[in-house]
Amino acid sequence: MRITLYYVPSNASMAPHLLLNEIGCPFELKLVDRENNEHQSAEYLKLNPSGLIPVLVDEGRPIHQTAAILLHLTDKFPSAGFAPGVGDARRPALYQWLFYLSNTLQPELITYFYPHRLADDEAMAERVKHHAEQRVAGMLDLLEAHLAAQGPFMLGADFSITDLMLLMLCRWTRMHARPAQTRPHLKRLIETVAARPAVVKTFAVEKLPLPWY
Ligand SMILES: N[C@@H](CCC(=O)N[C@@H](CS)C(=O)NCC(=O)O)C(=O)O
Repeated sequence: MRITLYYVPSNASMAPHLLLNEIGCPFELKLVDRENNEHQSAEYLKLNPSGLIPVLVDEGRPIHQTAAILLHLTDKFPSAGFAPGVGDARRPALYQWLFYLSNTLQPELITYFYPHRLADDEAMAERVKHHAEQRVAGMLDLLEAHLAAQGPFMLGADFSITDLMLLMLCRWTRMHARPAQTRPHLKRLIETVAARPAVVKTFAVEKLPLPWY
């Protein structure tokens, strides 16, 4: 079995990195030199034509998009138990929340981090960043209400890949006026997930401080 994750500490590669350590399968990590634009190199673009982090190469087959990588790994290692299987009554909720996180919360956070891409000058970039943060706050409130009603994890009693994805995205809010952990149910989820040995190991490998909250 040959699995390689191309990663940059703190980037979207963190969720697949967390999952690989949770599963405990052998895998190789390749650090992408973002500072020197390695993710825009011809070699990298062959693996991930979007030129973004991450990409996972499984037995020579590249797959990009963080949430797709998470789903692929749970399909490949179903007995690891990080996602309800096809046909399971909890499977629709898995899709719903994973897509919500990846196509709603994550892009808004990307806007927050790169506001200049949507602005003509610094002042406009500041406004874009401010609006993105406001929108993220509303999304975190929605997630908090969901956890209050149906937690403690995103799929209720069962820990899953949605919680790993959520942990990564919550960390990305650490500079916000109201970061994720200011909400009690999100705080409890973050604390619970951050204490898992695989998570502690991943943060150590990525050389990131824990706790950050
Ligand atoms: N939808 C993509 C988004 C990935 C993404 O935006 N990655 C960021 C790092 S967190 C990146 O590569 N940024 C480099 C750039 O935009 O040039 C995914 O989920 O894989």
